[in-house]
Parts: sequence; C-alpha cells; structure tokens
Amino acid sequence: MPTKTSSRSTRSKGRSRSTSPMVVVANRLPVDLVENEDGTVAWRRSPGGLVTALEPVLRRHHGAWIGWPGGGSADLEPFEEDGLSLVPVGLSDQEVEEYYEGFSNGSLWPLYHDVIVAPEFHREWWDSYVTVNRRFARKAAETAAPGAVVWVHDYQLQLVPQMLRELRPDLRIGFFLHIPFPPTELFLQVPWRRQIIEGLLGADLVGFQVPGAAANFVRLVRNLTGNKTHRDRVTLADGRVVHAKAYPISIDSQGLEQKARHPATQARAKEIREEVGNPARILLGVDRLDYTKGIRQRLRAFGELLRDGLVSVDDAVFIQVATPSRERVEQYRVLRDDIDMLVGRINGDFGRIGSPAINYMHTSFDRNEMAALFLAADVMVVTPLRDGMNLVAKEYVACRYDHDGALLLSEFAGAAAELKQAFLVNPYDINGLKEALLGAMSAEPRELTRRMRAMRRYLLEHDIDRWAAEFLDGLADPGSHDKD
Ligand code: GDG
Repeated sequence: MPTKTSSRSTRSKGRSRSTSPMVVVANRLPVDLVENEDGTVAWRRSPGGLVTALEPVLRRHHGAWIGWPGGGSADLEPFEEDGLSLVPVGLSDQEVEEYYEGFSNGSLWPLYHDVIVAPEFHREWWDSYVTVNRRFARKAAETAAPGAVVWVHDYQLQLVPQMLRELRPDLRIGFFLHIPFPPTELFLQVPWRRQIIEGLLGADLVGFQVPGAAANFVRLVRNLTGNKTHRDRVTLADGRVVHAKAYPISIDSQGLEQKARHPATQARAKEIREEVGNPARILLGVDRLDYTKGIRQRLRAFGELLRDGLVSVDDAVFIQVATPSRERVEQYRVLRDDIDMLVGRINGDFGRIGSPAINYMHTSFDRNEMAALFLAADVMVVTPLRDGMNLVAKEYVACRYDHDGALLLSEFAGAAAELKQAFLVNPYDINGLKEALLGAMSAEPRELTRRMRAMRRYLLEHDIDRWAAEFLDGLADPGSHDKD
C-alpha cells in the first residue's frame, strides 16, 4: 500500500555537492519513483526496517542517501524529500537485467545462500556489476564532505568500498552485508572472487549479521590475498587495518509493540481469526516469495500432518503471505509455480467448502495489516534454508506483548543465534519440522510465556537504534573493542 506520495514539483532541490558529513549508499533509495495515471511522476516512501533505522541517523547528521530509485535510467538531480537528502543513481534496462537481476540475484544471492539453487556466472553480468558499482562509488565521492562517514550496504555493492577509497582516501568507509557470507569452499566458485574480496577490503569496517560470517570472510582474506589476519583484524600491505565483525540487525521493537497494542490492530486481529473460521490454532508464514525462505518445506510438513490425521482443518489453519519478489528472474517464476501447485494440492486434498487448509496470498500488505496478522497467529512459522537474519521472526516477537504465541524458527536464520527460546528446527528435516509444529501448537501457555518473555526482553534492548549506533561507533573507532 502506498505510504506517502508527493509530487516531484513540490520537492526542493538537493544540497550542493561534497557537503554531506554522512552518506548511506544502498542499491535502492528509501523512495520509489512511481508514475501516476496522468503521466506525472511522484515519490512513494518505501517502508522497511533499514529506512526506519537509518532515517533518524541521517537526519541527525544531515546526511545523504545514494541509491537507485527503481525504473528507467533517467539521470535525476539530487533532491530533498521530507527532510532527507536523496541522490538517485539511474540504471539502464540492460543494467537492471545484468547487474541487478543477473549478477546480484542470479549469481551472488544463490551462492551466498548455500547454493540452494545453482548460481550462474556470466561475464557480461560481471562487467555490468563493475560498471554500476563504479557509478555508485563516483556518486558517493561527489557527495561526501571531507572526512565524511560513508556507509555502504549489501551484496549488490561489494566493489564500492575499494573504488571509493581510490577516489577519496580521506573518507571513513563502512560496509554492512545483510545476507549470509558463505564458507570458503562455496565462495571460491566465483570467477572474480579476488576482486570482490579486495573490493570489501576498501572499507575500514566490514559488518556481518553473525560472527560465523565475519570469520568466513577473514579466512578467505587470508587464503586469497595473503594479508595478515588476527581475529577480526586484517592488516594490509600498506599497514591499513580493516575490521570484520558481527552486528546483528534488528527492528524498531517499541514502535511495533505500540502498533500491536493499538485497539484498531487488535480489532483487526480478531476479525482475521473470524474470517478464517475461528480455528483453535492459526499458523502464519510471511516471506518474500524466495527459494531461500523454506516455504515449500513448511507447507509440505503441514500437508503431511493433515494427511496423517494429526491435524484437521477444524483445528488449524495456515495463512501464508508470499510477497511478490524478483518476478523477472527465472528461478523465482519456477518457485511461484511450485508453491501454487503445492497449495492447490493440499487444499484439494484436505480443504472443505469455506475451509481451505492453507490461505495463500501472493501479495503484500501494509504494516498495520502485518501487525494484525502477527497478533492473530498462534504459531509463527519461519523456516528459511539460509537467511542473513530474518526480521519477520523478530517482528512477531515484538508484537506479542501478552507474552503468548509460539515462534518456530530455522536454525539457519541469523536470528536463531539471538532468539534462543524459539522452537528451533532444521527445515531440511521434514519429520523434525512436523514434530516441532505439533510441539508449538500444543505447548502449555506457561511454557510459551517463559519463552516469549525471554525473547522480548532481549529484543527490546537490542533494537535497530542500538544496531545503527554500534556499527557507527565501531566505524568511528574500530579498535576500541579489541581485546588485545
Ligand atoms: C534481507 C535478508 C535480513 C514482508 N512482506 C511484507 C512486508 N515484509 C517485510 C517484513 C520484514 C521485511 O519485509 C523482510 O525482511 P526479512 O529479514 O524477513 O527478509 P529479506 O527481505 O530477505 O531481507 C535478511 C534483512 O535483509 C535485513 O538485514 O534480515 O536475512 O535476506 O520487515 O515484515 N512488509 C509489508 N508488507 C508485506 O507484505 N509492509
């Protein structure tokens, strides 16, 4: 649902160049360029955790955000939008295909997620990745004030730190990877592996979701570049030190709790329960429709529980929201067909008139509806085969202010390292998944409260503000936490 739109004519021109003391560089801007029916263009704020986290930091520091606004390649001028300084980077249709859908989402994404599907490597995709990374680096070099802090995000822009350092050695450069970083054996498949590692080493601080990812990176640096490493430190030939550490990302825990406590959200949650026939248990999955999320595995396990007669459509209803994602990439089209077929088969076999076993929605909802869904669900089913963090798991916990509800969570999500009181599962083990689903559905209220209370305590303290503050503190003085 559109959050907020404003016509381009009402926005003001951006600050002049080289004046921002803090710059965020990410593949996407926090606004999307949308075309109205009358042909005029407008900006729509995209919600999302990263925007919520970085917006206040950027405002405080009078910072700028560099990113692709979506759509065509029009070269737009920097502009101010709602107090944020935004610097668009245009991409041609061919670059969207080769840099974004190709190398980012057809090579790196599957490779970094345990090769759940086979990554493809094409030289034209790589060339386009280099070209686009250089464009982002140049924009950052033009935008940053002398000595500024530049924070680069995610797998689409791994070459930017080094390219930027060559242009502007005066900057402090941080990089954060939102997705997993693979073990050496997998990473070595990349034909341009050395360039990527050297790209990242342009940063002063390289942040990861979990310590294991930082360790994978340091090991690769040692093997591929021969640079000296000690714990989380890499010393380069010229004496510069790069730190690699874990900074697990989080959410606006309090903000979400407030949303969940709102009477309108509670009323909507009650309505959702009624709409699905007031079953004893509602199970919920919310994901981008992505092959890393383990949607197939969880639906299969639920289908088998119905087949085995351990669950019936009168006791339990599964709601699965699958937000459309990367629909032009072949593997995502195949996944969509697979899930459509699986849902159809399970509903055909076990559903009754007015009572399907699975309520499947291939669409996206606004944040209020999401909070109501989290409140309505007795069991939140989060079963990725590999996930950097998984914010949905954290969002569910933040909404359960009554200390009830069960979180079923894959061991292979970064969040499992923090939400230890979840019902942890190996999503590859379908029998284990079935047992965990039954366990979560039938757990005693006291046990659920004990688990939820502990997870909430952790999450209220470790929220998104703390994440951003810790990363930026680390970037300002990376050695401050060194033990020796
Ligand atoms: C990457 C990494 C890492 C989903 N459907 C709707 C909707 N969402 C929101 C969720 C959540 C976000 O999108 C998804 O975040 P996840 O963390 O679950 O997954 P990825 O998109 O794969 O994110 C991941 C993350 O980056 C951050 O570092 O945790 O590991 O893969 O906030 O609530 N939001 C709305 N409507 C929807 O239909 N409004």
